[in-house]
Amino acid sequence: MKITDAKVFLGGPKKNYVTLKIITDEGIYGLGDATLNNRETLTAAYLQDYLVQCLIGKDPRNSEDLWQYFYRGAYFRRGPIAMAAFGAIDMALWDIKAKLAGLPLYQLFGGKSRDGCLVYAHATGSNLEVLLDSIEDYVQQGYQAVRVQCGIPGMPTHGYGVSEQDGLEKNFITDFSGSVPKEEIWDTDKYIRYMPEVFTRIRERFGDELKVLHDVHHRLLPREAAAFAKTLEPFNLYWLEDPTPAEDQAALRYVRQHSTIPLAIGEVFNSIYDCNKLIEEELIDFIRVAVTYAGGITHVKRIIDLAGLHHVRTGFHGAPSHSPISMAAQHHLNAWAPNFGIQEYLVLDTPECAALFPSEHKLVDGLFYVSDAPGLGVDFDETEALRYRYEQGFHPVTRLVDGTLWNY
Ligand code: CS2
Ligand code: MG
Repeated sequence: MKITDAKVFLGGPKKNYVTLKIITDEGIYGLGDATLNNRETLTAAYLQDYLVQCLIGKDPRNSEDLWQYFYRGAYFRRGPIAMAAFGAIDMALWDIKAKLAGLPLYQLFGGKSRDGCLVYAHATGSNLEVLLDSIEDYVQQGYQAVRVQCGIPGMPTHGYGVSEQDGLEKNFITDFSGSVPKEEIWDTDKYIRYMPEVFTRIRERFGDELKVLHDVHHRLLPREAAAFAKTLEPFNLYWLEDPTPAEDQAALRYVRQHSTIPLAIGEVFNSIYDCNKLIEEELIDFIRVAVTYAGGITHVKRIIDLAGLHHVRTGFHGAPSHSPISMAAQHHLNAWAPNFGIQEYLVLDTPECAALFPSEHKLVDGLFYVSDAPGLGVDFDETEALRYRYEQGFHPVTRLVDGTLWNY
């Protein structure tokens, strides 16, 4: 069996998805996702200009050797762009392998450990009342877990993950449009003072059963994060995400020593070497890598296994950054992983998205069920793809109130 061609597509409904299609001489094809927010043309170009030609003539069944070929073969290793490109190739090769076997992908990992996998949605409000309505909306839809982000009174801009609109916004997606980054102002003291009131009101209204998550988005110093985590302990959060920028893995020791709050880290990591210390020293509770830019299924499976040895559960990144292809790869891993925790998942079930990426996967009452179609269980309609163009965007840039540049 040989790879005969591979094509790269860029674009999608309100999103620059980077989709890879690997074609074989036996008529079977595999799909991969190399979307990297606001760097989409770069992963597409790396695939198109360097990697695709290396795939031609190779046996797609040797996904491990091909992973090593690209990873070890690259003198300049790692980085999100390279790992997203390798990730897309790897997903497509697993898709081919499972289609060849006539099995849904999770069967190749060891079958299912559960039927429905817990997901969480994003509730947001420019103020607390709107946030409470937003949570209510998800609870009514059957969600058991919700991430909550709230506007902070007196903070010049709304803060991470908070809608700029004053009313209820369903399936809020951060606006990354523009030809230069927007600037946001962050006030750590106001944030730390206000958030306990937010969680008090959430628990009063929704009780103890709802799983409540919160994302700090790398905004705190280790000491601030430790103090903040301690303050939040009575609210029994499911997790506190990215309290500090975790390229400093040692910083998490400080937070850990002072609080038992569950910590979730890793959405920006792109290899096991970014999180091995965090996992082996048991400094975190959830690992948040994504199959896209953490090198695909082959590499993420190694991270899951290492995490499993240290009581660290999975909580993969699943913001709308990812196309339904890599989300499907994650859902198959979730169905299998003995140390699965939760999956971030924002419903993208617009008719446009369903037409571009047809699939039978489904979400029922806050649980995700993978379909039993062979492979990843997601297809890609090339004719639909012709409707979309690349549109440039940027992540915002964050400054402290005195103008100091800070972590987005
Ligand atoms: C976020 C992301 O979902 C999350 O937890 O931290 O939405 C993140 O801001 C984006 O993926 C950045 O591209
Ligand atoms: Mg996050």
